[in-house]
Amino acid sequence: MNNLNVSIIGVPSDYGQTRRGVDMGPSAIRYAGVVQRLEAIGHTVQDLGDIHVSQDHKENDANEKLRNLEEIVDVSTTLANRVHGVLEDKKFPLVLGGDHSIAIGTLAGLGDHYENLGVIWYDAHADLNTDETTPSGNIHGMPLAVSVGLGHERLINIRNYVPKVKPENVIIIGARSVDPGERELIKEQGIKVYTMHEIDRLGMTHVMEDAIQYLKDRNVDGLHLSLDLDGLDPLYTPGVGTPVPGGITYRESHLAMEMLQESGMVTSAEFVEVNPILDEKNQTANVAVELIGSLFGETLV
Ligand code: HAR
Ligand code: MN
Ligand code: MN
Ligand code: MN
Repeated sequence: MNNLNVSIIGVPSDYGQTRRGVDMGPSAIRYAGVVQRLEAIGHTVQDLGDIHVSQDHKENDANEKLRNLEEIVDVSTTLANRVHGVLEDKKFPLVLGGDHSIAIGTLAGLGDHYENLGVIWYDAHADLNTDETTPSGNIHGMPLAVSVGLGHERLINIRNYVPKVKPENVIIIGARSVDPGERELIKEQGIKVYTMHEIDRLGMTHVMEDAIQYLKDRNVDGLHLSLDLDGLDPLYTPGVGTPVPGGITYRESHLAMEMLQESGMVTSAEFVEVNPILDEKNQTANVAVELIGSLFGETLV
């Protein structure tokens, strides 16, 4: 699969959280050479540029449980339609964030193209809060809940169908900061989670073999990778808004990407939460591009 038609979509949105700068993520990832990297592997790349994101940040958002709801509904709707269009053109959507709230739009554009979509959520967090459980009011802590059909009706109804993905087709990898409400949801919804404990205990090889087999057994007909750069340890990706120590290593992450490539199952991907203002010399964007290299078939020799 070294000759895909990849369509890149940038989403310069920081509305899902309160630290500014993550809206510059798409530029930082482009500057780190994503297009050239994919072309060097043999893929054909079309950079569709950034979707339009309004830049009028309110000083005080009245809705403390759902900050910037209107803006996020707008961004999600635009992005969902763009992603869906890329699939209809038979191209591989590669979405660059932006904070993780953009996954609401990405998944809304994917879910009605497939009969039985699978999702790998590579993240320190579970992103399974709703407006009822959120400790922060930040919508970037909610996109996975929204995608399985839980949360505010404006968010779950993008493109007018619910859910975007079945909870039993979701696998979280790298979790180490999970809120009480999220724990309940994981049990109640039957979401598969490999926390840092399983990664330490079993090793990434075993975790990825299990994860891939699980999705094969569920007969998924598409597989989306939603990779939050804070899934890695902040030693490797310091340029993220909510770093959590004790994360996945650089090599483990490459291994995970290489195993996903080998599986031949991945049909879309997004890389989110790169914040150049918090970064060191674009290190986090560089890691994103290196991981994209492995995911798309780059090898060491
Ligand atoms: N769980 C916390 C909340 O809901 C923190 C979410 C942090 N966010 C992300 N997403 N970077 O993975 O606010
Ligand atoms: Mn996340
Ligand atoms: Mn369609
Ligand atoms: Mn996260």
